[in-house]
Amino acid sequence: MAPFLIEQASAIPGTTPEAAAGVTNFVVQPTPSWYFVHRENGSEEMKWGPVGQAVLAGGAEGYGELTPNDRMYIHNRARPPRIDRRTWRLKLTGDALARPRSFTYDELLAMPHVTLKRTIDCGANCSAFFPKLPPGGADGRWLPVDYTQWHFGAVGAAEWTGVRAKDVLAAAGAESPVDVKFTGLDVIVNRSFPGGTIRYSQVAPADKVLKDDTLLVYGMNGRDLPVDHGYPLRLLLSGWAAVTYVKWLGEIEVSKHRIPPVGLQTRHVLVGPAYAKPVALSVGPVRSAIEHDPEVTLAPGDITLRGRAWSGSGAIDRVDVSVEKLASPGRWVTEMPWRAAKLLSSPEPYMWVRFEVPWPGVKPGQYRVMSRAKDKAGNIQPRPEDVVWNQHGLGYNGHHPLELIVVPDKDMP
Ligand SMILES: Nc1nc2c(c(=O)[nH]1)N[C@H]1C(S)=C(S)[C@@H](COP(=O)(O)O)O[C@H]1N2
Ligand SMILES: [Mo]
Repeated sequence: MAPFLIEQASAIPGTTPEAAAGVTNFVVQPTPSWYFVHRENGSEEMKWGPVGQAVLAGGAEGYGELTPNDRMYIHNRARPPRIDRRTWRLKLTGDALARPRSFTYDELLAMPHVTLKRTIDCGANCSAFFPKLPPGGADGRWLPVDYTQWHFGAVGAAEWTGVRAKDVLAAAGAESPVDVKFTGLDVIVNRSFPGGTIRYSQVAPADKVLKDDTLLVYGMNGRDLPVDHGYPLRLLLSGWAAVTYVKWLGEIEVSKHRIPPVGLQTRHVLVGPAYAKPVALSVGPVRSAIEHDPEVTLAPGDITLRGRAWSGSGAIDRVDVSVEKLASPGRWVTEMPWRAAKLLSSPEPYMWVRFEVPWPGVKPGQYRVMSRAKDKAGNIQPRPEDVVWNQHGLGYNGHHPLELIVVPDKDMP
């Protein structure tokens, strides 16, 4: 057994997903409003303000490069199933397996384990910044952008521990697999599917699944995976949008053939007037955020703007920051032109990097701050007006402005 794991399963009553039936809250853990914005049932966004070392409470609320488990954003489509890991099994099925079998939790724990630092970023993060309808106007075919209206905070980073998916597939005798389908044990109500409920699943090509950094994760920051984050086991596909990281894994189907996507995966596609055909969402875009809560005021003087940048294509290359000031109602003028931010550590692949930029001598006023990251693959955050609209609000990564208000101390309560 990995040495750091603490016992928690025995405290969880019930053994089946059905034990969750009738429970209305899709999130199990406390999500205090000073750390989270409640967007809808099961959607708890991380507030960026408290992340900043300098902004709130003299830095007491800030955290380092890893998001503490109790402050990670949560995106659950249903109540997490209550799982007893003594009776839980991971089933390996499919025609590419010479030895289909099940794994117990302890069998997985006994296999060689790997720990990786990875950003986890919802594919629909920033979706609130899309125009509701295509910029060219509605032509009757498109509905307002749906799903959770996330701002910048459906993201975090952790140290994930688990087994390599390829080791688990090999232990079941995988031979020339083509597609692999991961299915969770949560039961999601969705009346547009037959029967009114679906399971959460994700199909991924075998070449991605067999990579060394595709993990079946049981540990998060040195602790058992919390219930809301997929206990006892979840998928991690390095660099891919977190919408693909199936939680509460119950079954893995390994096929010699292409497996058509089912359930919600059929909706996790880019569709819209600019797309000739649906494009599946996989690799996460390059994004960045400023560690500030727009509800909180700042004092005038020398301000250090801090933030984080990350990309599903690898490591970050550079980040630039600019500031505009509200000159008169509706008119924003450049206050600080794009300026290179200092990266606070050497950027690692698929891991966010912290950055900061000095903003000296700030006078009272209404401002907006923009951060623009570029990754080593050359992807850069586009201007907000250049982001390609899609129906489901996926992949928004424009350098959307964050509004910030500076007031003199004498005006503070
Ligand atoms: N089984 C299951 N897996 C799931 C989901 C879910 O609802 N059910 N939500 C997905 C989405 S959309 C995201 S963004 C991530 C969120 O992971 P987190 O709650 O650990 O941050 O889990 C993904 N995996
Ligand atoms: Mo998500």
